[in-house]
Amino acid sequence: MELAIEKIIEGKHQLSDIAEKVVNGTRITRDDAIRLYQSNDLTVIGALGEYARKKKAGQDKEKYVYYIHNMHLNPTNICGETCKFCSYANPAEKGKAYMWSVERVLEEAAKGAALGINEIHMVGGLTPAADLKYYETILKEIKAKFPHIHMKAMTAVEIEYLADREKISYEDCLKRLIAAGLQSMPGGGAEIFDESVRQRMAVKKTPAHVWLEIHGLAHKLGLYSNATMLTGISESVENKVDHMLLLREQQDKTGGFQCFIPLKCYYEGTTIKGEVEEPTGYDLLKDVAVSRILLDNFPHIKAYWIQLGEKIAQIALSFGADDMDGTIGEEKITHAAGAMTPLQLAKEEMEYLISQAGYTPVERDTIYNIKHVGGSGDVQASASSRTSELAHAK
Ligand code: V47
Ligand code: SF4
Repeated sequence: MELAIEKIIEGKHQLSDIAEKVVNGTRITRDDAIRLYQSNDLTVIGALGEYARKKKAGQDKEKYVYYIHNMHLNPTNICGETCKFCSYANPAEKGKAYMWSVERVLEEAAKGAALGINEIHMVGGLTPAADLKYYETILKEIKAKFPHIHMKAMTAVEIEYLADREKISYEDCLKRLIAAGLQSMPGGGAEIFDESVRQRMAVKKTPAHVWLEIHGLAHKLGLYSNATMLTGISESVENKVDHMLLLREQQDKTGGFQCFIPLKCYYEGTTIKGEVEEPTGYDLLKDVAVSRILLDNFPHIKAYWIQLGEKIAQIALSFGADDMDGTIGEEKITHAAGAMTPLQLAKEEMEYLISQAGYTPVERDTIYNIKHVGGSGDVQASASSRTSELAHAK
């Protein structure tokens, strides 16, 4: 989006004052963020997001869009919680609930390793059989066999659950997992921090202050982590802005968030299908742009292609996103709820999507060390035949 921000300021647009703040690096306020959401001038909002992204990246990296060659591992879909938006956990269909043995988890990890992945993103349901020992063993075994694979695992929700069951502090729980091989934490489980939304969605786990405390502790122990926000679960614009403000405040204190990921709810198999308003394409793009502008202390904003779809994810890159997440291997959580996106993308497809949108694909590791800049050659030819790295059929 090549709309010059100076023109927005000079033109006395309704958002000129916010544009001025973005240019000057002045923090926007709660009211500013709400005004951005209330405006329907998507072109201007996108241009502000794009400007903020470029400014954060610096001139030499302003076209960089990151992705990672990774896989998702979900050791169990059995969960003691019953969040109304989740159809991944506790499936109604008999025989679909599973709890993998440590050996099975290792087999899956080995398939990813054979394909050259450099990150495993591991999260699972909350169930007594998946206890602290189970996760310690998995982390130790994977790190022993594949030391080069970065273990991004355990949401704050799982840390809370495991610590409470073991009757140890969150800090001690994190220390034990770090000793076993935990290297960073994904951003799941934040949902919408507002308590009334959580109550409507029957989210009993990990209230905002605990979620933030656990991430703060992880940062102090030297881990990087991410943060998410799940939209389409009856939240208001104010709820979204307040969610991001709590994250901005936490980041000011502990500084370890790498990336913010706006998520979008899928409803298949949930009890809220038809009862909540589904975010529009406009809403999704505003989430990207507003988060980029409001979260001025977050280095990266993700366009999670699994949920946005590849096409909106491409557009999101010119609204402030600078990361397309990963190749993934086999996504379960959103696909259980009806997502029609592929389960995975090959590296070449990822690079193709980024290049086609006018950006430079950059393969990264989990903590944003650059592995390789630029497409790998014949990306269009490779992308036209969808490759299937891992067998989907289980
Ligand atoms: O916390 C649950 C959400 C999250 C549904 O850190 C749903 O790099 C859509 O956190 N429709 C897990 N979403 C995913 C997640 C994530 C994904 C990619 C990258 C990273 C990262 C983190 O999925 C859960 C919950 O908010 N979720 N049910 C649903 N029906
Ligand atoms: Fe369990 Fe997480 Fe699903 Fe809630 S969202 S039911 S905590 S797996």
